[in-house]
Amino acid sequence: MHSPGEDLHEDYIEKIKRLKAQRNAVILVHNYQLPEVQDIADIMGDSLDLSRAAIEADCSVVVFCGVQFMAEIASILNPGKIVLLPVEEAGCRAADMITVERLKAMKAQFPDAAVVCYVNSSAAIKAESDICCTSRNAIEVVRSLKDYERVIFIPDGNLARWVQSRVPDKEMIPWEGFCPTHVMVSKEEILCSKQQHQGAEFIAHPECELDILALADCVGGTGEMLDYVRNSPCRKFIVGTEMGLTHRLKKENPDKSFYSPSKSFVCPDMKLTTLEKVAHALETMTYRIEVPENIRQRAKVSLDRMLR
Ligand code: CIZ
Repeated sequence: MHSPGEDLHEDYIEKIKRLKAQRNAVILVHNYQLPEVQDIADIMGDSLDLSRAAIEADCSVVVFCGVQFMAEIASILNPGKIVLLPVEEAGCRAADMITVERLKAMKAQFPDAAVVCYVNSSAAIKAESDICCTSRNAIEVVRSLKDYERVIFIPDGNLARWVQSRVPDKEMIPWEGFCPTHVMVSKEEILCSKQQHQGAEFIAHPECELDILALADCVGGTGEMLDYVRNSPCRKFIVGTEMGLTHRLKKENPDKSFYSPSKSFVCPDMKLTTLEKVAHALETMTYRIEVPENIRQRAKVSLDRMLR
């Protein structure tokens, strides 16, 4: 017998299926979303996978279960499609740590530097940057800047320092933004978790601090973590990123075990999207994400460079 909560889920799932067909919609879901939202995805992934999927999807409407900057990317790359974000206020605290004015001031201070912006940034910030990157391709993107010795890296300072440790021939100038979820975990928590789960491999996201990354067997974005776990002979993993990823890891690797080292690995914005909100988005065609054309075109240049 189903619990009342499960029955409600079933009702929303039926409604979403019906509305999705009516609207010719595709549901894209980020790896950090709630388990029940992941389970209704047409396509799951990190922001790079989902940006590509949004371009390739044969649909009129993209429902983006993620946060604002991700839906903006889908809209920038797909001006002909309607992009809906089920929760209007689902933002990114790291992205909010930089403004266009402050970036312009930094560019004036370092006029010879290239500007690399992490995807966790607004469309207006992308428009002011030379090239965009994700946590998966940040090292590759910085290495590709053959004509530059200095790189202003925004907004995540931890990711900038991780890239610097891998690309020592460039001078990275980090913006001191951070993801409040990834900086909460302490070295003690990781060591304690390693002690508790002897033999487990530790996979960590580069938004964590460098002393945490130094303890990891694999450092990468969620896409890399999924690849690493799939290919590793190890059967136990300590997961150093937002807890939502564990649902997908378990589903794809039922014979392996996953442990979160910290209760703090929860992004409050990623958890705002529920099945009810997805059904509401499809029913009311809200909230539509559109980027002003002058910003869209410039932001697209920095995204296209990354995708190339
Ligand atoms: O690239 C992304 O989507 C982010 C922000 C995190 C990750 O590693 O999936």
